[in-house]
Amino acid sequence: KKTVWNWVAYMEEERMPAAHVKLFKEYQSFPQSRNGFKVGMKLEGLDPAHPSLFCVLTIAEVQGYRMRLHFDGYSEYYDFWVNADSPDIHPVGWCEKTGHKLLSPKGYKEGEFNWALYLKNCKAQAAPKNLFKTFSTPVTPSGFRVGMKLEAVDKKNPSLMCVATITDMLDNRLLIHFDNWNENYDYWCDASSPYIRPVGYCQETGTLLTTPPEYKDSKSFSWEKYLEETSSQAAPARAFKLRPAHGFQVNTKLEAVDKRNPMLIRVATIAEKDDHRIKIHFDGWDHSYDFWVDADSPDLHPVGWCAKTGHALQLPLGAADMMGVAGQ
Ligand code: MLY
Repeated sequence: KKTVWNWVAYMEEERMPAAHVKLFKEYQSFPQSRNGFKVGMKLEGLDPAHPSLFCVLTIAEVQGYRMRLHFDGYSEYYDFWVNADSPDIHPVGWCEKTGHKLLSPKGYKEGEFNWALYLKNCKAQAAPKNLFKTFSTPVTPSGFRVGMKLEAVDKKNPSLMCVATITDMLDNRLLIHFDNWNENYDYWCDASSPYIRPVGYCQETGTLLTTPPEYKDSKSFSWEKYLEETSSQAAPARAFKLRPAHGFQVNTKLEAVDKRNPMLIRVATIAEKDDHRIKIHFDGWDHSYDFWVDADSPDLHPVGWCAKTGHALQLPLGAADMMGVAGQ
């Protein structure tokens, strides 16, 4: 028995409109092409838990325009989901070409790993290059350079503005690292991110700046001295292009990945908003499951995205009894 979800009837019943398609970024909206990746193909990609690390990955599952990626040699526990146009995945050989370190599959010593041999031994196929999203390199330089310092929000401790460094750059994106902390707090963002600010922002705005751990007394911290001590430069203020607030409205509907079980996409409502984030509520679920997400997250999609891309959509609890679902 097949059930058909009727978004239009449901939104009428709920008296709430869809979040307008034009509010979504291109990569959140309806894709132009099909997902050509197939189970078993191998590739290189970022470890979402350690975004400074590129790893050997295998496609473990494909669903619509999304896929589950597995770290070769590691437990399935670490598997994660990405969209087919994710900027975080690259064809075999990309690390070598771009001078990035590739973490070998478990069991291979560093420097011992060779893709050609590995693919042969595994009898596996490298994911064809044409399946990956390509980015045109910017014509105008951004002003940011690897090694430059700035002030950045620690996204794992979002109340902290901290001393940080750009440690990598890729197609308009910056890798933010927190000085003298390990890489677990690193993240990628672009020049328009609300999470990064030029040196001096905290002082100007009377915000507390979290200084590197060796500065026990943060009052003894001076950017001028610190830049000199670390022989580094501040990222120029003109390079920061803070994006305007998003246009999403409260009480509009969308489709959102369930962060507790990222294989699932659910019927959702925007419950709250601030300038750069929205609070996701899953229809039919208790509000205690609501959570905040960046408005530009690749895990948010317009109404109809799942149907269009061939992905399952988790319906509101009890939806089978509601109008909007017809048994066939
Ligand atoms: N309570 C946390 C805070 C870590 C903050 C790290 N940031 C500044 C990069 C801890 O000590 O682990």
